[in-house]
Amino acid sequence: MKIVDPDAVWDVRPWGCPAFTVQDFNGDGKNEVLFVQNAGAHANEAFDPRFPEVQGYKTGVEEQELFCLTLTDGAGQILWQVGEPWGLDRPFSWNGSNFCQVVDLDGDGQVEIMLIHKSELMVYKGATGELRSTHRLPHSGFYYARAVRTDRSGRYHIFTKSVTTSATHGYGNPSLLLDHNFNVVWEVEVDGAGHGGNYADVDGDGLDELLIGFSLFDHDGGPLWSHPPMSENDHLDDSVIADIDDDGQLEFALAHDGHDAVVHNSDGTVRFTVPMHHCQNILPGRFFEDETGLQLAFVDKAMGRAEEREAAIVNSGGRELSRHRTMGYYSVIPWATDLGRDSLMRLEWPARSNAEHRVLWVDPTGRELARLKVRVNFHDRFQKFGLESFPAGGRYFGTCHNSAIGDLDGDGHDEVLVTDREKVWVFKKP
Ligand SMILES: [Ca+2]
Ligand SMILES: [Ca+2]
Ligand SMILES: [Ca+2]
Ligand SMILES: [Ca+2]
Repeated sequence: MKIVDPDAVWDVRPWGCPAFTVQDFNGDGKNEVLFVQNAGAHANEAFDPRFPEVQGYKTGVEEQELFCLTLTDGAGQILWQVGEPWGLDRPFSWNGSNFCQVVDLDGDGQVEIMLIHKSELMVYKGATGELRSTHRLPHSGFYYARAVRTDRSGRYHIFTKSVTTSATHGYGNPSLLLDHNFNVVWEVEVDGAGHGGNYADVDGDGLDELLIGFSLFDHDGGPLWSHPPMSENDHLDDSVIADIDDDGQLEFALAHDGHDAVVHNSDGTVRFTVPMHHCQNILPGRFFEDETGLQLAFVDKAMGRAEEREAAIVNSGGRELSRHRTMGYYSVIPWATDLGRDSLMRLEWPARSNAEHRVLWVDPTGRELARLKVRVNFHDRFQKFGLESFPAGGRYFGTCHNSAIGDLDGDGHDEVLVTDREKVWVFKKP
């Protein structure tokens, strides 16, 4: 297998973190990289040791106070920084995804960064890092926030939901719609609410419908369709709303915790199911050029028994095109193979920290095309900080790689960025 050397290596101490994204933040036509350093979805009172009445995993107090945003240019040079980076020797505890949205929220032609930290919904100016506004949400546990079109004013509403446990509500509840002035318009709780939400204009009237758990709501909050969780602990782990068969109607692919994944038609009827163990990610792509429409990659949780960690790629009709074992998380990358225009990047999370943590470029059949040269394992970090006693095998403390994908140098081709929180390795397509 081909070994790929990085095109660049950045030192991102002490502000490096697993949550980072590549976009154009200042409107100059070139992409920058935003690093969001906090405890992620665990920055809320349910995980705060100063609230012992809420049972469960607790971070340190330091994690609850941590908040630092850093914007770099495409070469890793800092353009602006807000807050104080992590100052302790030990790694900070973090969990999360969907950590921000970059959107022109106020319609001034420049993008803002919208994110939630400790019940505060905050809006920063992308170009400068200036804090534009902050809004206290009515409960803790919120982490997902997206700008949606739910009226004809031309302005955005905000769809926000809890993604985890909170002091006041069950897992993944509640969800809120906020108006242009960040006032609560409606609040809903659903069974199986799970992690991130999703939204799309499903009926073509120009306004967004909202997916919460396995339930779809109209732009005004009216229920459209709903499916019950398949078991008591089942919840939505991931979703894709896309027109997979190019017929102009959107389909819904929903990942159920511990069950088969289900793809629904736009009216909520079941289109097909995909046998899975614990699907946590659904990735749309054009992996096979001889297929019409989009294919969907369903990927099991990157931890647990090897025989329960599979990736399956199906076509728009549900026919399985590939199924293979995987030891990690996948991202779609627009690096063409001889099969199609998109392929997959696999970050391996082996069960043991001293096993090799490979980062592999693979084709849609799981064939390993190249290995990216990054940190080999996390054994030293695991040993030094005694992480064996923590949940998820010390993953909250960074004993794994994380990645982002985007065009850093403006040549029209995406690079993959891999971080271990201390360095960022940048790779071009080999
Ligand atoms: Ca830019
Ligand atoms: Ca703006
Ligand atoms: Ca609509
Ligand atoms: Ca369709």
